[in-house]
Amino acid sequence: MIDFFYAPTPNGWKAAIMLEECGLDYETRLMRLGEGDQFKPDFLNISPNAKMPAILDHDVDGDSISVFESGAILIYLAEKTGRFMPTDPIGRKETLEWLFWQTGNQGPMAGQLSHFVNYAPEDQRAYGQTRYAGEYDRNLGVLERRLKDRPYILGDEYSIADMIAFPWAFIAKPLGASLDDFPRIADWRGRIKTRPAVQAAINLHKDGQNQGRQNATNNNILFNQSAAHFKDTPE
Ligand SMILES: N[C@@H](CCC(=O)N[C@@H](CS)C(=O)NCC(=O)O)C(=O)O
Repeated sequence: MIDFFYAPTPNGWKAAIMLEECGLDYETRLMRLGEGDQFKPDFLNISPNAKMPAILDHDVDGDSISVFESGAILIYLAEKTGRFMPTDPIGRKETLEWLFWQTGNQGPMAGQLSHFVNYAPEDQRAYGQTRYAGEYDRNLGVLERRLKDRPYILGDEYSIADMIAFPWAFIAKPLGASLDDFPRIADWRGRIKTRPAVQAAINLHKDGQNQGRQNATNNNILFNQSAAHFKDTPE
């Protein structure tokens, strides 16, 4: 059994998609990010960056293994199951490239765009929203070029590279972006969206989505963070 530390956000969906695709036995540990579950000592032992998703795999020769960061979780689960990741050296290298691209580029830029669209104080949105809309668009451009003559990011096969990049492209419209200029992404998104595992993942605790209710003006646990947020958590 796998404990799955999750909240219904695009980053949470990445790991949920892989757990569902592999039919793994997991139990969702729903995290109340607005109330600070991510700063609890037991969770920081699993995910020292105080973010979900994270997993605790209890099926490892009588031992339990924790994994944090979505890219690491997807690689771990791909290697555990032998699925959704090429094993030849070039295929493996390309998988890592696109996972690192997602977690270092598309994910954080989309996350910041979401912050300025949904959560920043209204009178302070303009510059951040413009900057991150541009960065989000730039990353769509990268993905559109990659999908030339390829149905999926690594080629003919759907893989963890698609699972990790899908969620932030899935919500392009609520982020204020359009896929009209990115027809390959629109097709790719459509192919992935209809997979039953993907549907199950994006519906997981859907009614718990924040959608701007907790924001930078009314919640100082999830927003306006600093190292002081760790001060009550014993090392
Ligand atoms: N690079 C991380 C990003 C994870 C992330 O940003 N998670 C957010 C929710 S989308 C979180 O746990 N936020 C809690 C907080 O910021 O306190 C990954 O891909 O796993």
